[in-house]
Amino acid sequence: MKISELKLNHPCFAAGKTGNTENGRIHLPVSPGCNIECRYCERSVNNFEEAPGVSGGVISPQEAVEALSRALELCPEITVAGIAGPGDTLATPYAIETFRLIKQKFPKLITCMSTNGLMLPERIEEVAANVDSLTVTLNTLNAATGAKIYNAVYYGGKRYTGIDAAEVLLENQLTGIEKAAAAGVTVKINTVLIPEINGDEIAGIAEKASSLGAGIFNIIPLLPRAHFRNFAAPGCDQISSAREQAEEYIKVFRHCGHCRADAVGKLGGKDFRDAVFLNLPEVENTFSHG
Ligand code: CLF
Ligand code: SF4
Repeated sequence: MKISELKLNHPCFAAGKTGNTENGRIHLPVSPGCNIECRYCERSVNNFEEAPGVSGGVISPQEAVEALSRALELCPEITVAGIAGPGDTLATPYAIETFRLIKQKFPKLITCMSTNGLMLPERIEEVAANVDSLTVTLNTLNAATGAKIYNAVYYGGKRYTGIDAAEVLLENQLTGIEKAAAAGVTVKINTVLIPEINGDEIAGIAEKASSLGAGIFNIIPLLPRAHFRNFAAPGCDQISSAREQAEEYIKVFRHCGHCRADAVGKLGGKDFRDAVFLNLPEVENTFSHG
């Protein structure tokens, strides 16, 4: 789907100061596992935290469709069915399976997927056929920086660490972004701003993302958690400056809500998740999406 269409009815693809407060989104928590280890990722299953990837549990694709029906009755402004965790959406088959069911039952909804990009090149055909808007979390273009952010990457049956892990991930992210954009999927780049680690790299990431065909950029301020719990979160000035640098190259989304993996409703508005996800089965803690 083209970004010109999305910016009218997708709350996370509207650039500029005002954003889009008319439309809502639902996150369907169908993706339990992850294939990389980000050092800022906190694995958490709970009902109280507002953070990416935190979820009250994990549901099946069929349960996700039922939850979506309930959500649309409670909040008809929902235009986007998203999957953002609590793990990575391409580490298991459930996200694509869920999007297939949604495309059959609710063909007018925008399907939105968020991924770390590791499996994107291999699964690009399934993604292009089932996903309208795609977010890839790209935190650096530099393998040495990546080695500080990622503890490990699991790919092709091997566990990679250090620079090797960062190189495998980066290569797949860049190839995946380019292929997705070329296939007509609108791509948003999420970059977690970790001032002490990638604070100087934002302009370069934005420039590269734009050259690969991404349409919009979102800077996510670090939530100091997990291995990075002692790192400083960026202040307002640092966030504004990073956005201004990125804006030289690409449109910037400014209204990110650090959503949970089971958020339901308009950004910043009432959350309907308790009425939508009934008796969420608790699972072993999973990685969170950033
Ligand atoms: Fe969800 Fe992400 Fe799709 Fe939006 S959220 S998968 S693009 S429908 Fe949006 Fe929430 Fe920020 Fe994500 S405000 S955390 S950017
Ligand atoms: Fe996986 Fe996302 Fe957590 Fe990173 S932030 S380890 S990609 S779930």
